[in-house]
Amino acid sequence: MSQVPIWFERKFEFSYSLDLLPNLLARLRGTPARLEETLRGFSRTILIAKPQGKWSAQEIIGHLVDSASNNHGRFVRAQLGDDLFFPGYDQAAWVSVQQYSAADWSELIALWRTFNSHIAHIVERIPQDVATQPRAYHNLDEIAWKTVPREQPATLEYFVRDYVAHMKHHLAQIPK
Ligand code: NI
Repeated sequence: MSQVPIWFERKFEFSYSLDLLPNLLARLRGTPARLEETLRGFSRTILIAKPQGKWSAQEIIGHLVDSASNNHGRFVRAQLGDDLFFPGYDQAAWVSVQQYSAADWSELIALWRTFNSHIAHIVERIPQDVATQPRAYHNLDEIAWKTVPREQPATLEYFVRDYVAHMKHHLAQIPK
């Protein structure tokens, strides 16, 4: 059974306002910039180490690039239709196929940071009524990080918050 995050329980209680999203937007903009500085000094050995066979730091950032590229399209398409029904992607297979550990680290984190700057640019321009519009037709029971049952309506605002929470979750996995 899915975990229900706090903002899901509250999602119909607060009225949407960009004023309520400064932390989220700051996280989208600020976290990558700060982390980029921290990680630039890491040795290659640490960046590609796979603790207990799990993703390396480079693969985690690569996975976050995949998340950004998939959700970029979703956040745009959601504003052009009434549903939140999108193709998923096989996350482990995407990381494996792209061989992120062989990627240039500077380019990879620059890509991740810039991609999230653009997503922040998109998010702060989502009209209020579009962000909070209940969407009856969605597959957030499959593609969200913290899922929403198919029979309950979902909002784009929720989906954006879920994207950022997912990013935060993976950043915490990177040894610092
Ligand atoms: Ni993930």
